Amino acid sequence: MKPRPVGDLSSTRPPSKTAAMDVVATNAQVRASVAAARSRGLTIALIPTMGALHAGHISLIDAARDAFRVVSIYVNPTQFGPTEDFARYPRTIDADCAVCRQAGADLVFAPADSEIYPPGEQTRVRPGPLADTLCGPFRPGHFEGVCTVVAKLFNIVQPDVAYFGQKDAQQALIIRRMVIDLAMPLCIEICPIVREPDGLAMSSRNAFLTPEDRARAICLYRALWVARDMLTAGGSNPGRITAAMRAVIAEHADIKVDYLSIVDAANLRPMESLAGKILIAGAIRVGKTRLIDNMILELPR
Ligand code: PAJ
Repeated sequence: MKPRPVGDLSSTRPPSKTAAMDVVATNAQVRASVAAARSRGLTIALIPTMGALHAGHISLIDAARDAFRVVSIYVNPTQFGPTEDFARYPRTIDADCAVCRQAGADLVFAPADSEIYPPGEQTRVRPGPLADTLCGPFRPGHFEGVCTVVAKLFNIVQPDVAYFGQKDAQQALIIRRMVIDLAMPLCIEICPIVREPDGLAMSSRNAFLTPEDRARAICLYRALWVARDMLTAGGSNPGRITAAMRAVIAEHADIKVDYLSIVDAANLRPMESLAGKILIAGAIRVGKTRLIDNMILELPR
């Protein structure tokens, strides 16, 4: 028998995840699968998505690589306003399951509506003032829908950690706040924005863009850079900086600005003096498609 090398840690090696990926649709199935993984000593990670998966979503699955990875795929009706794109939101479940399998996910949870919103349901999770700024006024009820579905997913899956993207900066902050405020027993990880080669933030909604709109959509990222350059060069007047951002978007007469803002990255409030962690954020409408993007900048105090 080979001698055990000094320092061999094989007895403390983490449990391995060898089983093939399952796709389940009921809360009971998720609970059973997660309970089995937990009894094998695995950490449980949840990656909530609405599907139409792209490299941004995959980066979240990658970030959770050491855990038992549950990807939820559910186009949540309550976070869409009556005039928004719920009906036409891309639904590509077969391709999404293939992406999850390829990315090494352990379980896909693609629930039926009745699992998430049982007959007679009426309870909502209402966020506080973090939801009243940036996207809030343009999407009334949106963050209430997000908090409600995410809280339900947390209760169904009971993860130790959940992964969100910085792409939806306001959503990530609101969820972090909800977890603290409602004493939910899990950690929230926020992962960097994944971009196309030209800088456009990846989004399931990019699929709606015509080739012409796709070419013009990059102006939002350019506007963020204009702000970033002004701030790093010592610019200290938020109004002047957002005006310069607007001028970039205004080169395209038919693109509508919802907002272009410079706010405190911790609480999304306007800043008296531009110092510390700053969020530069914007939302535009290109044709019928609404796009958001942001950058975080750390300025000397
Ligand atoms: P969805 O838009 O599918 O996004 C799922 C997760 O992927 C979110 O945390 C989002 O921030 C992240 N993500 C999207 N694009 C990204 C990119 N380019 N780079 C990095 N991360 C990216 O956000 C939602 O779904 C829903 O609101 C949800 C939280 C699932 C609740 O319904």
